[in-house]
Amino acid sequence: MRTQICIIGGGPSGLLLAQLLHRVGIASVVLERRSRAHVLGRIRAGVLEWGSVELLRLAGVGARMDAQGHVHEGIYLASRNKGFRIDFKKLTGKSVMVWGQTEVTRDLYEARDAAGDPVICGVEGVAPHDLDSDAPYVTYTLDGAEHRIDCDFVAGCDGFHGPSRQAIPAEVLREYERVYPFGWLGILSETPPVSDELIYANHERGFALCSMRSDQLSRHYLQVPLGDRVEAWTDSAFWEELRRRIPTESAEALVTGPSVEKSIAPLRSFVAEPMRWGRLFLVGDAAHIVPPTGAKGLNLAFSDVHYLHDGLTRHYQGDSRALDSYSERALARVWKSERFSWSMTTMLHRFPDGGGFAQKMQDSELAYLEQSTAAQTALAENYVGLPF
Ligand code: RFL
Ligand code: PHB
Repeated sequence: MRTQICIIGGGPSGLLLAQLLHRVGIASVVLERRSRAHVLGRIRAGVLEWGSVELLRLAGVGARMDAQGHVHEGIYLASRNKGFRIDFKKLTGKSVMVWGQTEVTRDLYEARDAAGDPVICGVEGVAPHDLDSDAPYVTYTLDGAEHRIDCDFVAGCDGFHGPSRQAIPAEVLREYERVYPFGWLGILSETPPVSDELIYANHERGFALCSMRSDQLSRHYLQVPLGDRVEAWTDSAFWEELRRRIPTESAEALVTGPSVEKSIAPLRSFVAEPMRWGRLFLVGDAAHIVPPTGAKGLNLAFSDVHYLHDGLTRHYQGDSRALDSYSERALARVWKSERFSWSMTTMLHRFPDGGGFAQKMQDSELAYLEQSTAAQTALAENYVGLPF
């Protein structure tokens, strides 16, 4: 088989890239290791920057988001069970959209079907070849049969554990990493959200986050030690601990119920440079990971998609300059989001070796934020998303 762009990975970045390319007449094939049901069953991101919202509209998959998503004009930050609000709309003129990654992915799969280009799911042994030549190709196995796709370029949209990043020679690849000494225990429950906007809470027992998916679906997280096992956390233990960490009036209003999903995710900051090698482009989690505290992972994947889609479109129109500068353009934004995600994580979590000094720094940073419009504006402009 021959195509223009072979996309490895049918997560949100691979699917959105395929859809945007389709809209400008560039052919692609998406290869996904898992089943469609597995990809659609993963509970992940919940907050879209406005740039991501507009990119989804541009891709022609914004209708359900616009009808059912919730526009949020601010968030609450809390310290020692007392909250205050950051008003994004007033400070930056922008908002965010609360609309789950699961829903975004579902719409993108359906758009691939409608285009007559369904994602090839369940592939094994995907391997890119000759990436430093003019004739790259990708091989894989499906139902025991070997396949080969010849292409102009390969887009590595295969997440943190995929094969694309590994295809870059060790002497070229530079990796920067910070692993945090705790994880997030998340639950999804069919209960109304405790607040009209998200609550990010700093507490001496650890961080907590109250988020949501809809009027009847809540998503909550607790900072937990790395060694904790999800089976050891009963629903009632979760709710009790959440109540202790969030603002008092929210704890009193909290409606609890059985969890419909529960999982623990480790927290990590990671960047791989460069994001291009030969005819391979890394996109999204394949190139970088952020801790979820800034709600940036999916949004950063989408900004990479924006740069790559723009570069490829111009390349096929005869101008390769934007494609040639993909890595530099994408990384400039990646590092700013890494910085924001790291600073939100540092400000809001309890670090095991932090001691009294770290706690005083957090207290004074939150007090400064509560009082200073300048500090709030800096947080707000990063949270709603820096321009592409
Ligand atoms: P994905 O979603 O990991 O998709 C990669 C796809 O590649 C497939 N794959 C392969 N396919 C073929 N052959 C192989 N050898 C392959 N190896 C892997 C995988 O099966 C998969 O389908 O990466 P992508 O597309 O770059 O998207 C990135 C986002 O998923 C991720 O950044 C966000 O979910 C991060 N994230 C959040 N981001 C936000 O912007 N806002 C949030 O509020 C937010 N909350 C979160 C999050 C991530 C979380 N977890 C569990 C990681 C909350 C959590 C708890
Ligand atoms: C979520 O709703 O899953 C969510 C929201 C905000 C974050 C992280 C996760 O910062």
